[in-house]
Parts: sequence; structure tokens; C-alpha cells
Amino acid sequence: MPPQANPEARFKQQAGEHAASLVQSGMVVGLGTGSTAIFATRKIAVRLQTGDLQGIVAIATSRATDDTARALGIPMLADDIPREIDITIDGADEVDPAMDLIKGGGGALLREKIVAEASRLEVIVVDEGKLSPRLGTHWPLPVEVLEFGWRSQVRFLESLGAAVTPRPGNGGLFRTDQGNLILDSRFGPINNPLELAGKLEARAGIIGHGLFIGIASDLVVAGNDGIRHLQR
Ligand code: ABF
Repeated sequence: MPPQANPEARFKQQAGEHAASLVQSGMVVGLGTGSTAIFATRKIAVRLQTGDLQGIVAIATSRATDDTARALGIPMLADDIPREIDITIDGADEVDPAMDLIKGGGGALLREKIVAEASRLEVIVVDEGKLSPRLGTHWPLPVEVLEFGWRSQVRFLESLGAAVTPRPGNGGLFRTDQGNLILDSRFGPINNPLELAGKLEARAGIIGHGLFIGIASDLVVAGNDGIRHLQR
């Protein structure tokens, strides 16, 4: 893939391709979703084509990623994941100094978290623009909810202090791969992400949320100072 023209895309490419170099032959690989993770997927496909990488099998974190990976000739597992994944490479919307994340801007947060928690290594790839002093500073928190009772979840999230926007989709509301809705919840800087995650997980009808706390094992950040690979 030729170097990308604009700086942000170039940083995304550098981060994604650096992470792809961590994949070893014979591994079970989780493929992330978004415009940064796609560079890792493409690089893995090239490594397979050149024989630099052999004998891997992959799982996608979204139907869109599965379609792309199959088109690139990457051997994909059927629509389920094994007991353990060796390495997953995925993006993020916001990263704080503790390497905790907000994910889900692409709508795949539930499968991303399932795949991430099944992975020995969860390698997050970002351009430096995703770094933030505190989660919620720049990004709303995506919350995946069952359609049944979704308006009551809006009220619940507002009671926690969020400004809530049901994510729009083609001709109505956005649907996740699971057919659920996403409520983008703007909390502003979140003082205690773990406490907020607990409140969300305790609520019936909330299927998932974009707080990834203690899940990333590695962070690859590309920016003006080059590529940094940090480990938890
Ligand atoms: C995905 O990557 C999502 O969780 C997140 O929203 C997205 C980041 O987007 P991008 O890499 O396109 O900036 O994993």
C-alpha cells in the first residue's frame, strides 16, 4: 500500500502496518474494524501473498471486516471464535494515559470486546490524535441497547449525566451486526470509567458499551515523533 498522502492517514497506516508485523505464522488472528485497523489487515494479506506469513486463520470483529478480509484472501474462521485468539489488532476512538479506551465509533463495539477479551494480545493501533487526558473528553461513549425499551435507556443515560443521541442509520436508526441500536452518550471527561462501566453493565437492556478498561495489552501510536509501541 503506497504511503498515504495526508498525515493522519499516514500515521494510521504506519500504526496498522507496524502491528501487522507482530503476527507470526500459525497464529489465530483477530481483525479489527475501522480506518486504522484496515491497514493491518491489508498488510497481513500482503505478508500471506509473499509467503512471509503462513498458516494463520482470522476472525473479524464485524461483518464489514469479514467481507474485506475474505476479499483479500485471508483465511477466515466461520462465524464464531475459538477458545483463544493469539493476537487481535484493532483501533480506538480515544485512548487515555492508562491505556484504557473508548471504542465503538464504527458500531462494532460488542464483537470487538468479545474478540478482545478472548485474545492473548490486544494490540490497539491509533494515530496520535486519539490520545486524550481523560476518556470522554473528545468522544461520546457508544452504548449498545436492545431496541425493546431503548427510550427508557435514553432517560437512564441522561440520569447519569450524558447528552444522548440515538445513532442515525440508513433511513432511520443505525443497527449493529446484532440488530441492536447505539446511543451515543456524551458524558464529557469521565472521572471514574470503571464505576460508570459497572452502572451500565448492571442495567437490563444495555447489551454493551465502548469503555474498554484493562483490555488493551499493547498500544501502537504513530505521529510526528514516529511510531511508539507501549505495553501494559
Ligand atoms: C474500531 O476502530 C472502533 O472501535 C473505533 O471506533 C474505530 C476507530 O476508528 P478509526 O481507526 O477509523 O479512527 O475498532
